[in-house]
Amino acid sequence: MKSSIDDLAVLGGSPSFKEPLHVGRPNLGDRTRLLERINDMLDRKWLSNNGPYVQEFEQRVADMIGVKHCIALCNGTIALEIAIRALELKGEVILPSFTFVATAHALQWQEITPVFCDIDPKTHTIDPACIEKMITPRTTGIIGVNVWGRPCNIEALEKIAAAHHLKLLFDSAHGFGCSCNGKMLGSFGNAEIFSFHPTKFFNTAEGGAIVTNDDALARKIRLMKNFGFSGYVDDVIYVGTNGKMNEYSALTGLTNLESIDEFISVNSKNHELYRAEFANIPGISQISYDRQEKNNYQYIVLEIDEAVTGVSRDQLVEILRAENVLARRYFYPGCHRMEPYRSYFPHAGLVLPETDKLAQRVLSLPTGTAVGADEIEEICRIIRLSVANGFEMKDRLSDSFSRELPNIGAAKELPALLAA
Ligand code: T4K
Repeated sequence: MKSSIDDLAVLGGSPSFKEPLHVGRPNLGDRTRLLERINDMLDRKWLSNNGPYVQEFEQRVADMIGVKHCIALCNGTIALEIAIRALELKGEVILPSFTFVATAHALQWQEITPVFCDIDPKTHTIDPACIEKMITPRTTGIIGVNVWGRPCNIEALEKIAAAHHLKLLFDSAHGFGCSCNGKMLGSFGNAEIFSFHPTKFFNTAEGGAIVTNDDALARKIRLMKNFGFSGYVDDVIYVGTNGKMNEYSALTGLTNLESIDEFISVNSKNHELYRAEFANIPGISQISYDRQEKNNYQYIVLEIDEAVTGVSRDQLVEILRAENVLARRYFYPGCHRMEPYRSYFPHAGLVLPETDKLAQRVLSLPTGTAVGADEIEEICRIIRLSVANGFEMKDRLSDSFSRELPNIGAAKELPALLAA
């Protein structure tokens, strides 16, 4: 057991864990049931193109969310791209910069300008008060991101969208199984998207979905995700792409859905274990979930106040990684400081003070069915020891990560990268 900072692996001690502990280990359902379904699919020789497992999966998800339409897709990014196109967004769309870059890329990919908006530091989601200031005659929509599965201020967003005749899309990549005012995420705005990537609380290996109550929109999305085919192979009535979910993914999803209550219960327990440990560590706060709502508790997110802890967020990441705890800095450094956005919008940082602050404070820890009480106790011991000696650690460590946010402004390496 580590009792002094010299025991820490980063200062020469041996690592606490032999195998790496990841943020985003997939939660897996019953393997026997999965293999039965794979055999069934192989016997049937129907592997994709709106197969029976995809249809069953879509129905199960729609029922669970309480929404009219679920269109299963090959991943969350394609779900965003198709939803954006189906909603006919163009010109400018307002979204938070504090999100996974796919939210911004899905717009830029279609030559729509992402307009980055600041966040509310308490919720980590888009700040409605900032949205109004960013609306221009070119604005056609808002994308709210339900970061960590915690809903945006949906009511405020709905009011702004209605007042300015804007479309409202929610990126609920993190939000499967979560609710807002008792209603499941997935049923708000014009449409919502989910990601079913392995790092998400519920996965279909790769996968995603668009959910909506709008019949016409759902029809359009179904055409778009299948090359615009209206039924028979030679009957193309719309421009489309290939966004289909395959049968392997759908049957994985169906199997994992059967264990969803267990995944939530494990995550919830882990969340409480971490909370009890961090309650008394000054300078560290763990984000909480509203226990009145449904949550998937998938993200153990800490905010590090370096002025109190001494040791910085990035140093803590370095300390943990040396112990084989692969903590993450989601969503560092914010989309506006990534290419191509930092070249396109060199002044974006001026209007995103809260995003910049948060991107330097957040640290995400492992949870899910791959992590148990013993691991959590040890992870917390490492953090407690580091913070108790935070100012000494700060001096003794050399940062392997850059401690400054990357500069905004044209990146010199971009043209070379593209030419390569
Ligand atoms: N919107 C939001 C808000 C999102 O967060 C995302 C995705 C999207 C949209 C787009 O949805 P998708 O198109 O991805 O469906 C990950 C994921 O690739 C991405 O899905 C996710 N958000 C994003 C936040 O994180 P990385 O680069 O962190 O993944 P990676 O490969 O480093 O994996 C993370 C950890 O998970 C690793 O340490 C190992 C573990 N892992 C990963 C995989 C894939 C496993 O144990 N098994 C696995 O199969 O991007």
